[in-house]
Formats: sequence, C-alpha cells, structure tokens
Amino acid sequence: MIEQLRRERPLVVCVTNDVVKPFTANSLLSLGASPIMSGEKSEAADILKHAGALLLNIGTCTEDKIPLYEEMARCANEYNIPVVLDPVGYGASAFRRNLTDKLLGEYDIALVKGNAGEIHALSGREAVSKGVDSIIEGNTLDIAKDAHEVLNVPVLVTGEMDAYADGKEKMTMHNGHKYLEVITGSGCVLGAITAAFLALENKSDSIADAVSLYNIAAEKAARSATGPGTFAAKLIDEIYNFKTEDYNARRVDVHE
Ligand code: ATP
Ligand code: TZP
Ligand code: MG
Ligand code: MG
Repeated sequence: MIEQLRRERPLVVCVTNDVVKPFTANSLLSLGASPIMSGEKSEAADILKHAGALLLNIGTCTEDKIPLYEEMARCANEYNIPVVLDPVGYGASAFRRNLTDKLLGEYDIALVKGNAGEIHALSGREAVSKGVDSIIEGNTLDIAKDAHEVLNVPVLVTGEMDAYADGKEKMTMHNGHKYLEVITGSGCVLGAITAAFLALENKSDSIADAVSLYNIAAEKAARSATGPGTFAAKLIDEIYNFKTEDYNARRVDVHE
C-alpha cells in the first residue's frame, strides 16, 4: 500500500492540535501524502470535496471550535470520506469527554485511536489519564476489544504493544521504540498516518500497515539517534525512506 500511497498522494485534511501541526504535515509529506491543516469551518465542504480522509484530533480544541469539528465531520460523512478521531486527553477534562462523545454519537467514525488511558476512559471506565499522557498499565488488546464492544467502531490503542479491534479483526502490533514516548505528538502523527492509509482502502489491514510502517521507521531512526531531538528528525527521514522490504524484515503482528 505504501507504493500506492506514493502514487496517489491522497489529500488528508487535518483538524489537529497546535502542538503537532508542523510535525504532522512533515510526516505526511514524507510518507507521500498531501496534508492540509484547517481551522476554518466555512471551507470544510470545499477542501473535503478533494480529500481522501479527515483527521479530527481534539488536542487543543476550544469551545468556539466545536462547530468546526462538527462541520468537518458532517461534510466528510456526506462525501463518504473516512474520519479518524484522536480523543487526546479524553480522561483529563469534562470538555474533552463531552466533545468526543458528541462526535462519536453523531457522526460515522472510521477509526478511534488513542493511548490506553484515553480509550479505557472512552469505554466508560474510570478516567486514568494525566493530561494527554496515559498512566494506565492495562493490556491494550483488552482495552481495544472492550472499547469496540461499547462503541461499535474500529479502535486502535497505542502503547508499547499496539492493539486493534473491529467487528472482524483483533490483533496486536509489536514494533516501535521507547523514544516515541518522549517526543510530543508521536501519537497524533500516527493518527494522521492511519488517515492517509484509510484514504486508499478502508479495512483493518490499512490500520496495521500504517502502524507497522510508523513503528518500524521509529526503530530504524533510533539506531542512529542520540536522544529524542535527533530521533524526531530521523523519524521523518525513515518514513520518507521506508521500503516495502522493511515490513518483511522487521514487522511483528499477532492476529487473535
Ligand atoms: P502518550 O501521550 O501516553 O505518550 P500517545 O498518544 O503519544 O500517548 P503512544 O501510546 O505513546 O501515544 O503511541 C504513539 C506511538 O508510539 C505508537 O506508534 C506506539 O506504538 C509507540 N510507542 C509508545 N510507547 C512505546 C514503547 N514503550 N515502545 C515502543 N513503541 C512505543
Ligand atoms: N497538549 C495538548 S495536545 C498535545 C499536548 C502536549 C500533544 C499530544 O500529543 P500525543 O501524540 O498525544 O502525545
Ligand atoms: Mg505521546
Ligand atoms: Mg495521543
């Protein structure tokens, strides 16, 4: 799919947080996709008309931006474009919970992705996030399956072991590097990359391909990084240089 992606260069509309916009746009460009960041409700229909996917990341959303998120979701649904929702900090505040619950309740979401604390709380369990960081120890596959059962949408839970659950597939993915925990936006960027893959084909393989590519790129970047700063730059290089053979050489996925 990576070759198809580089040929098709799908447009990914990103309504995302202020912390991660350049990192997200650079990662999508390195991948071969075409990013546009937007914060303007009145352009939703115009830009989504040509888009392959929409990313909604609530990381720095404010009350006045709720109509923007809703209009983007509405237009994407109208045009049948997959929507990836990243409920950043879901457990951290009532504002984040109410916004996420509204988006999930009123629009078709192709994928909810978040860290273990966010998705655990999203299933109606006790909120165990500290700000945007997960502090939960639970098994990500159990958390993904639980959330899928409650929400009835495909769910990706990230962490040292990533886990995915939809109506047909339950699986874990085991690539990645601990440097991803110490750069801000590593989860947010993965949300954008899954959106780019879903722009090509909306199936569970698309998610697994996206997660594995990103985490294998991270493993390769970590080989020559001297710390989180150099790692972040090398991660973009390794996304850019990723080859199909890298999957064969390093990928570790386990299907239930
Ligand atoms: P948090 O804010 O809690 O860090 P997040 O939204 O940034 O959450 P993560 O769960 O850190 O998201 O996941 C982001 C990426 O980092 C995913 O690709 C995941 O596989 C990877 N990752 C996270 N922790 C590790 C780890 N300890 N080892 C390997 N890869 C990891
Ligand atoms: N604060 C609001 S959004 C954000 C921070 C630090 C970025 C979170 O990024 P990630 O990828 O979820 O760690
Ligand atoms: Mg993080
Ligand atoms: Mg996150």
